[in-house]
Amino acid sequence: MFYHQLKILKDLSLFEEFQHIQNHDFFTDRLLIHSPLYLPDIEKGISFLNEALKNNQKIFIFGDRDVDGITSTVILYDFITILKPNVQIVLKNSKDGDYYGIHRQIIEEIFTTESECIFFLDMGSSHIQYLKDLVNFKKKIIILDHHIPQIENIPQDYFLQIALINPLLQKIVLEHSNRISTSGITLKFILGYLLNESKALQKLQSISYSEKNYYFQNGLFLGMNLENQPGTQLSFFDFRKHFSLDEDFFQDLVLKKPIEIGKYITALSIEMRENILNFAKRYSTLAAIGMLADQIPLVGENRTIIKLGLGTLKYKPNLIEGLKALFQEINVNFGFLNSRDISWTIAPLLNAAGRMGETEKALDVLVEKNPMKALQKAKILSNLNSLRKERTKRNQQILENNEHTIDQNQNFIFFYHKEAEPGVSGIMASRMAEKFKKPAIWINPEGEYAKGSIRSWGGVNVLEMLLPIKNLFVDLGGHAEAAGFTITYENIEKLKEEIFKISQKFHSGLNEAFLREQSPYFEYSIKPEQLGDELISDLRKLEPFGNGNPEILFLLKSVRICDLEIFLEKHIKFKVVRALSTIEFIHWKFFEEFSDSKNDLESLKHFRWDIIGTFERNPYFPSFTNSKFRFYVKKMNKQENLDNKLNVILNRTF
Ligand SMILES: [Mn+2]
Repeated sequence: MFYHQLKILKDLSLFEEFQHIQNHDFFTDRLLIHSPLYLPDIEKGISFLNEALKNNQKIFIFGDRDVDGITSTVILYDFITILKPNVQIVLKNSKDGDYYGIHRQIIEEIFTTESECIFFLDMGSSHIQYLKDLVNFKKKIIILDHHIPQIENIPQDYFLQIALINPLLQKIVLEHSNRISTSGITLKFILGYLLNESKALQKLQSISYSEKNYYFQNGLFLGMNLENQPGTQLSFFDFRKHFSLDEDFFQDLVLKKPIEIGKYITALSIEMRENILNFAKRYSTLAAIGMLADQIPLVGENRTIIKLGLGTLKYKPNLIEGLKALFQEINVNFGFLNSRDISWTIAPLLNAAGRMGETEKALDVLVEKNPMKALQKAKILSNLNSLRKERTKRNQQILENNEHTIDQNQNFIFFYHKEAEPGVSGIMASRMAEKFKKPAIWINPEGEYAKGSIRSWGGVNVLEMLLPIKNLFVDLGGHAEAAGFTITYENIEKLKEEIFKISQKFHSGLNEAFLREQSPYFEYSIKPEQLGDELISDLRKLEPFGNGNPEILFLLKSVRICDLEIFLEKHIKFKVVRALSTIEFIHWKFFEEFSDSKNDLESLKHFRWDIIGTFERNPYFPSFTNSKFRFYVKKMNKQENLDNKLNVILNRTF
């Protein structure tokens, strides 16, 4: 298989952490995704949208304010306006200060605008009871969401009008544990819609092997040896033509993993229809941005979509204008962006709008079709992001000044301050979790109520933790890793007590789960001379890195450093002897660990170092920098003092 051709991959494949690179879909650039039919209620959703378009009904799209919500909204909006340019459509995203998810004002707005077909994106699964009035007035509702559904007490007849398209309700658990972001679900909904239009979604197929018949519908595995399911007979030859597969491999996959062979059938149905494939490309970059922001597992079809999205970036014509403008605004080299660049540059920019209470500024850029206007709007968004950064800084100061109020002996970090500013609670909670290596809650005042965010650490399911005390909140929603809430001021103290109590229980087994799920990292030993273009091209084949496909950390043993420079007070840049001079080594917050060397940078040169970090192509080359490559240092250790060694030698000789 492919990985045998590359030395580094061949080495990696020997390690347990990298067994996944031997999967059949790891290196593919084909659109190997599961049939949209795996998504529950998708056919109902498609028929609701069809009906709305046919009857010229007004469509209302309401999306969440974060990156996943925004990208989903833009994908859907762009698609519907292409399908039917004169469609009446109301576009809206929540913003900071709103309640989480669906609330009364939105329902009222839907009625005032006389919308008939309503989409809720990246929200709604836990708010079905709020839809009562819409259901009574016979509105059609499509929820595309991946948050944990709460549907136990919902009357069955609600679902005559609600399509709840949430992968967590799927019966079959797929390789990504059914964790797809809403942007990915939206892309699949669109592909499902198009396949339905071309009648490919209904098509039945079967494959025969060893006297067994495997039945599929558009790649959805229906079962074996069913009766009355004739459909089209597919043979190995049908696949060989398109995928250049080898027969043993094909047979093995059919017999052992028919769900995986289903992906090839779905891919055939998409790739053979150029217009559907073009839509997949058009939206894959937006979908990838939402997926990376939500940190879903980067395996199987998730990985495929992100790879397509990053690949599409190289061919600007396929991109929507708004994205082009954003990439231009941050001045990065399109063709060389990796998943980390997306998470560090574009995602915060899109998030800033919602955090600053102006989500529409992010939508404005992304739905703008005029390139000049899109650029102006990108600038506005970028200014908003600067304001967001300043706000985060002020909150960070408040946190540092009041760190003594945090009880660090607890299993949970809890922080509330009456002067903290709103909108960036998620960032603050993440920083606390990172710093204290425990789950963390940040709360700040926001008008009538206080608002907070909670971030997990060590694999603790924070939403599950909060659900037993959900009565303490005005409003609560989220995932296993992150949740947000609204709370009255008088309940804050009570929440703190309860959290500490519950976290006692949750703490047992935490470390073990943590070690299992987030193996710290993987080191690959390399010589400085080997850092270069060839390694970059191998690494690109392994991209995207993240959840489920850990980034490779390189270990440079016993090397010397030179050209040291401090930047922005806390960080250092340097070069490594024997490595290319176009590689910039960066160590963030270096002096937190090596504080005594701040006034004597030169002394660092007198040591040999072990350096561990990531290596990548610099996306700001050549526009901003002469350094073609970057090496982000995660850790560096002093190996030996060259002066001492010199002394030893001198002493010996004389
Ligand atoms: Mn999401």
